Amino acid sequence: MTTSRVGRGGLRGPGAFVSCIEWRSWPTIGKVVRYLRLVLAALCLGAVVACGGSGGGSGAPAGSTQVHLMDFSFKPKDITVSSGKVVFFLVNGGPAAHDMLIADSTGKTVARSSLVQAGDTFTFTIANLAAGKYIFYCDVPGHRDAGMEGTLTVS
Ligand SMILES: [Cu+2]
Repeated sequence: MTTSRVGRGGLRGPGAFVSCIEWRSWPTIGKVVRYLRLVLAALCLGAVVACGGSGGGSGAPAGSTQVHLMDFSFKPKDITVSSGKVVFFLVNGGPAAHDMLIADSTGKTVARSSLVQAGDTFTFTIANLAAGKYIFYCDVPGHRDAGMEGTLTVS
């Protein structure tokens, strides 16, 4: 490898091209940034798909509250979190699919997760949750009546 091309003004040769990307051409940097964003987006999508499709393996995100979905209960069933951005890491040990729906004291739905298939995990993020008392339950028909509900205190 030779680095003698670096710094040359023209666009000939790979050295000049690399130099151009790194130091010179803003439009080219824009393209690279867009490309990196695409790659990042693809990676994120891949992570979500992996999360939703294969289950296991992925750990709980930092700052998240882990909640186990079971037939037919939540563990823990009484949860306290701080107001603002709230992240639940839902772990479904199977065998049935479950979700998590959060409702305020009037019963109005505030947020709901995707359906989490047996053996899967799901990161359930609520962008901004106000302080107060909430209930949560599984919205799959029959599951709430079977015991899949709990209380959420946001302080
Ligand atoms: Cu359920």
